[in-house]
Order: sequence, then structure tokens, then C-alpha cells
Amino acid sequence: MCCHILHVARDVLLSFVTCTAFIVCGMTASSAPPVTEGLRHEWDADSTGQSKAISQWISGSGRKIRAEQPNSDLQPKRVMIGDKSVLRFDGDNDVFRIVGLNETLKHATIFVVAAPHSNQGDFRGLVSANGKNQRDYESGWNIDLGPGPSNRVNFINIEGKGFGGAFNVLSFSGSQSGTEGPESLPLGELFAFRLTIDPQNKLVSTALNGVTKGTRPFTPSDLKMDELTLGARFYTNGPGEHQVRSPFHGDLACILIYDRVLSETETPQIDRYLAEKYLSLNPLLKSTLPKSINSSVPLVHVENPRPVQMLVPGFDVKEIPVTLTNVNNVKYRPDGKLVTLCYNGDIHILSDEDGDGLEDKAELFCHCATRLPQRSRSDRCFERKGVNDR
Ligand SMILES: [Ca+2]
Ligand SMILES: [Ca+2]
Repeated sequence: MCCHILHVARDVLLSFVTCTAFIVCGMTASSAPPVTEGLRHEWDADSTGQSKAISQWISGSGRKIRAEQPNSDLQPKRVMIGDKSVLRFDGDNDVFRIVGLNETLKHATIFVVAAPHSNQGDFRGLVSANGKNQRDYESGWNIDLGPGPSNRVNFINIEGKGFGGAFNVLSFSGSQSGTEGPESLPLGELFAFRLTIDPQNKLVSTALNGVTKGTRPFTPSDLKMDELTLGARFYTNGPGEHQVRSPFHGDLACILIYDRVLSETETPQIDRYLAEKYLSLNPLLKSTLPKSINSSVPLVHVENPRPVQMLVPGFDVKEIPVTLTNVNNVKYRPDGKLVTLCYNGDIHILSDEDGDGLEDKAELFCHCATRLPQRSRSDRCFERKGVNDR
């Protein structure tokens, strides 16, 4: 890669560098999912009551599992949307952990209804499962917003035992996966995401709002679900204890975990159920969102940007006809010569041959990359050549 050296004001060194807690109970019978066979977990925020911090979340499925969050600072807030509820996670530390489940999934169909409010990157987790003292992505499974920050939902990552490695189901090739429909969604809008783990077909498949998205191969495995994390991830990449990471910023409305692959007739039933119950809330949901989400204007690229824009006033930037590789530093010597230091350690002296005040010629002063040890090559060049005003 090359970059053009720019004329800058002298004697300036520039660097170029690339409370009260309430309980949310399960749904009433009348609003239960239309398919219940194999429904292990039914985390549903829908409930009546006031908007308060939530210390417990009880699964509406048969086992009535209770998720506890005694730390008030880590409790999400319940927000009423009409006669329905969502749980609002602050993206700082709000999370629910359920430990001691000691469950294993060989096949599964998982639904998540969520509305991210922001995505600062680093795999913001909607829900994940892990074996005790193990990483979620190696022992269980996880659904998150992927590695990079974004101002739209344009990355939904699914990983797990038997389908390892970050993978964006929204960018998968349509020709192979049947992907169609929008490739991104706005923040602050509820969507229903489906993950199907199918060992018989050795495939993991997904859908967003009922529309098929990316698929990936699956090596049939026992996916541990000793512990569940709602609204975050659970792992540590390096050494050390695994822990809650990547807290989700946004609303969680519902998480359904079936321990089987739903049939082609059952899946659309759940899609419709979630759409009618939750996606229909989107017009009302907007009024409950912070202005920063509702009225923010996304940054746009500047048309025909200059190669370098000085952000400090008082400088005039002009491109000069010299091309060098990966320049990290430039500085004028007291005698007026411009010295450049490249990333590979090479040093050039620049001169103004035609006297117009702009450097137009570069002479290699020291080719350091092949002559000097990596850590001290630039220092030695300056010493040997008498350049002492770095
Ligand atoms: Ca918090
Ligand atoms: Ca010149």
C-alpha cells in the first residue's frame, strides 16, 4: 500500500496511522405458543404490571424455571407496550443467568424476539447456553450481533458446538441458502429470529421474521445447556475463568427453546404467533425509545473526501508528487529538509527541486528493513547519519 506525502506546516510532527423488584411470570394459557411439544424454555416478557426493575424471570414452560438477578444494577427494566411487555437491557451489565440446568440438546429450534437499541460490537449477546465452566460457543450455542459496531442490525451471529466460528446469517449467499428479503433491519424494531439445529440433515438453519436466512453445516454434537445467559454471552477467549460478556442493549420480548426440530407446518405457526403478539408492537414501541434511537441521523460518507483532513484549524493541506510506502511520521529538520519514516523502518529525505515550496523528490536515506534489528533500526539510522532532531 502506498500513500502520498502531504505538505504540512513546519515543525509539526504528524503521525499517519492506518429499587423495587418485581417478578415477570410466564404467559397466560390464552397467549401460549401454539406448539408446546418439546418446549423446554419459554422466556416471555409479557405480563401485566408496572415498569420496574426485574429481579426474577420465570420460564412459562413446564419446569417453571426461575432466573434470578438479585443485583439491582444488573436488572433489566420491564416496559409496557400497550398491554404487552418487553424487558429493556441497558447494554452495560444487565443480564439473567440460569445455572444448574444440566440440560443437553441434540437438536433444537430456538426463537428470539428482540429489538437492539445499539450495537457497539464485540458480539452483543441475545441469548447463549454453555456447559459449566465452558465457553458458550464451544460447549453450547449463542446468538449475538457479531464482532463489529453498527447502526443497523446487519450481523446476526450463530455459533455453537458442531458449528464453530463467527458466521453472519444475514450475509450468506442467496444462491446457496435461499436467503431473501432485507439484509439489515433498523435499530429499535422488534424482530423474530429462528435458529434450527438439525443433526439429521447436519445443518443449522435460520430465519428472520419468517424469511429464510443463512445456513451452515452442523457436525452432530451434544450441545450443553448447563447454564443459560439471557441478554449477554458467557465465555473468555484466553486463559482465566469464563464470565458474562458482551451485554445486549435493547429489548428482549421472548425466547423459546424447543428440544426438537419443528416440522414445516409447526414453524410457520410459531412465526405467526410471534408476529401477531410482538412484531405488531413495533409502532407503539417507537414511542418508548430514547430520542437517540428514534431521531438519530446516521453518519454518511463525505462525497469526494480529501486524502487527508486536518481536524485542527490553521493548516493548509496540499498533496505533493511523492509516493512512499506506509509513512508513519514526517518532520522537518532545522535545515528545512523534510524527513519521513515509513512503517518498514525506511527513512527518506525530501527536497524541493523546482523551488515552488513543495517537496517533489524523495531520496532513500536509510533502507532499514534489511539492515537493522527490528526494535532499534530507526534509532540507529538516525545516529549513523547524524539526524538528531527526531
Ligand atoms: Ca445495569
Ligand atoms: Ca517543488
